[in-house]
Amino acid sequence: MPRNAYEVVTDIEERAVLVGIDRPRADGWTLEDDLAELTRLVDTAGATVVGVITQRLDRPNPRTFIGTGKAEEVETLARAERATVVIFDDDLTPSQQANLEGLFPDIRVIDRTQLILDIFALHAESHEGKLQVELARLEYVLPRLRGMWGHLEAERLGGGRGARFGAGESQLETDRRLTRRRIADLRKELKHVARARETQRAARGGSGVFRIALVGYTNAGKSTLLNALTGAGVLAQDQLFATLDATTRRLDLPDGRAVTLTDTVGFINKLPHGLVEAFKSTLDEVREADLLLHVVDASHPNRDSQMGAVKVVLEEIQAASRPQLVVYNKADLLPTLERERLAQSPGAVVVAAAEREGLDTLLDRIATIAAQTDVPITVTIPYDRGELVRLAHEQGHILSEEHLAEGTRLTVVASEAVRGRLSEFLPPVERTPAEWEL
Ligand SMILES: Nc1nc2c(ncn2[C@@H]2O[C@H](COP(=O)(O)OP(=O)(O)OP(=O)(O)O)[C@@H](O)[C@H]2O)c(=O)[nH]1
Ligand SMILES: [Mg+2]
Repeated sequence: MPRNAYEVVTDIEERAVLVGIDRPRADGWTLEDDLAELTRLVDTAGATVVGVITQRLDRPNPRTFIGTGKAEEVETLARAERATVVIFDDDLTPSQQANLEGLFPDIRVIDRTQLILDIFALHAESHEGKLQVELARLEYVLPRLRGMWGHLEAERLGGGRGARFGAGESQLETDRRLTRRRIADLRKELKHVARARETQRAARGGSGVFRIALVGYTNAGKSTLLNALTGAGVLAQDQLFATLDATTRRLDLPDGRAVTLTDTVGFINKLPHGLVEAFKSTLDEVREADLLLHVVDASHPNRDSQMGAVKVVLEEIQAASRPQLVVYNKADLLPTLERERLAQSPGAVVVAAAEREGLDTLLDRIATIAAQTDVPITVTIPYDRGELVRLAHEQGHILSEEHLAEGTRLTVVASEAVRGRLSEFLPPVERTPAEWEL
C-alpha cells in the first residue's frame, strides 16, 4: 500500500513512539506537559503509545530534527516495540520528515500538526466541516508530496546527491498540480457553503440579539455547558476536539431577554495555523460575538498555560478584544479552598456544567453584561401609532412612560431592530460642534 500523508493514522492498529525535545521554553509549558498532551491526542486518534524518547536540544538539526545518534535510538526503540508510527511533538519541515522516513522507511514519521489534522478528519461530521478539514490537510500535504519516487526526492530535499529526476519530477508535478486544483475547488466550495450560514448569522446580527460564543481549550466543557444551559443535546465527551461544527441555540436569561449561545471548535496549544485558516468562517461567529464565555477546565494541571494558549488563538482570529467572561468549569473536581479563591477573581464565575452547579450565577452575570450594552432611547409616539407602543412593550424594556398631549413618551431599552422601528420619533439630534464643521 502506498504510504502518503492522506492516510488517517487510525486506519490500522497504530503503535506510536513519541519524540519530544527539551529546550528552553517561555510559555509556561514543560516537556512533560507537551508529551502528556501529545499522548491524549494519540489516544483520541485511537492509537497506542508504546514508547517515548526525549532529547535536550537548543536548536533542531536542520536535516533530521533530532541528532543522528538520537534518530538511531528512535529506530531501535520503534523496532523493539513494533511501532508503526513515530510522532514528533514539534513541527517537522517537509525535508526533515522525508529524511527521517528515509532512515526507517517502513515506519511512518508524522508530527503533532498532522496528528491533529487526522483527528479533525476523524471527527468532521458536517459537509462544511469535512471541506474545511480536507482543505487544511491538503495545504499541509502539498509541500510534502513526494510522488512515487519519494526516497529519491527525499535525498534531493535533504541536500544529497543528484539534482533532477526526469520521470519522478513530472509525476510529482502532476500530483502537485492536482492538489493545487483541488485546494482551489475546495476554497470555492467552502465560500459557497459558508454563504448560507453567513446569511443566518447576518440576520441574527442585524436583529440586535445579544450574541454569546463559547470559547476555550479543547475538552474544557464548552459543549457540556451549552447542553446544560439550553438542552441542545450536542456531543460532549472526554476527547480532544469532540466538537468541530458550530451550533447556535437560543438562551433565555432570567430578566426575560433572549440571547444566542454558540458552541464551536476548541483550541489547543500550537493549534496548526492551517486549521485556523480553514475554519475561518466557523470562527467568524467568535470574532463577531458580543460576549465570549471563556470556558476553562479549572481542574487541569495546565490550567493557566491553557488559558494562555486560548488567548494566543483569540489574537490570531482577531477576537481578543471582544468582551470576555471567564467560566471556571469542573469546579466539582476542585478543593473547596481553590474553588473559593477562583470565585473571587474579577470577571470570572465558577461552575460545574456537568453537575449543573453555578449556572444561576452565570446566567445573572450574563444578564448584567448584556444589559450594560443597552443604551436607552426616549421617543414620543403619536397616539395614532399605538402599534409601536405595543412593540416597545413586547420586545423592549420600558424604563418610563408618560402620556403627553402629542403622544406617549417612552424611555426604552431595546434591540437595534426595535430601536430602528422607533427611530422616526426620536427628538431632533443635537449636533455637536464637530458635526457642524462637516
Ligand atoms: N467533572 C466534570 N467533568 C466535566 C464538567 N463539564 C464537562 N466535563 C467533562 O469534560 C469532558 C469534555 O466535555 P465537553 O463538553 O465535550 O468539552 P468541550 O470543551 O466541548 O471539548 P471539545 O469539543 O472536544 O473541544 C466530558 O467528558 C465532560 O463530561 C464538569 O463540570 N465536571
Ligand atoms: Mg465540544
